[in-house]
Amino acid sequence: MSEMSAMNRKLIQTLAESISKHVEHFNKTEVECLIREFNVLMGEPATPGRAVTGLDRGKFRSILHNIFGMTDDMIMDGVFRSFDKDNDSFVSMKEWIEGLSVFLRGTLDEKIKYCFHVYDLNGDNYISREEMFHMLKNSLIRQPTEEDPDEGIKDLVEITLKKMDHDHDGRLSFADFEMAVREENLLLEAFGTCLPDTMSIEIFEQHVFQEQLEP
Ligand SMILES: [Ca+2]
Ligand SMILES: [Ca+2]
Repeated sequence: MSEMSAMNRKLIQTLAESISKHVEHFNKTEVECLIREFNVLMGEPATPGRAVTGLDRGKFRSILHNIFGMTDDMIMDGVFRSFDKDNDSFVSMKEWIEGLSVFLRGTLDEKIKYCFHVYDLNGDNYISREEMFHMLKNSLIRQPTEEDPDEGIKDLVEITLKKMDHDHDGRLSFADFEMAVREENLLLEAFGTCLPDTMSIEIFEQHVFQEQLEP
């Protein structure tokens, strides 16, 4: 092993040590693998000591699309916002690992918070009628025979509100959303798929955690 890669290795281990103390669901070795994968995705040599901003929106979206099969732009933007906790338009290494801990292995509680954040498009802590309309319109396959497809979506918004808007103020607060999902878990992704399916989680984890550990 060259001196340079030995140094990188040490740096990555130190970084993994400190990140794994604050992140749920991944052990230190897994965090180390996720750091390596992050560096690969960044398309730069693995030099964690160097200041790197992170994955920009375009790069992040292509990961969601290519690895996790997501296609809905509005939802992918929401996932980006949810990962980019400090709102600087980049997903840093730490944000990447923290985000993935919920995305891949989150508890129901963590996923409820995550999905609510994805669906709250303008970040005002409510999912409004308009936001529901846009997301449902985006995620439903349009029937070419329907005269006014918007009418059907408006009806669907009202049905959804009736089911989920517990305090009847015409929008969904986090408390409304949480209560509804707890009662009926299928409502977690009511406004569009924003979590990966079991198969793509398995493929991703195998690629990141197993292949990389092979000598
Ligand atoms: Ca950020
Ligand atoms: Ca909102």
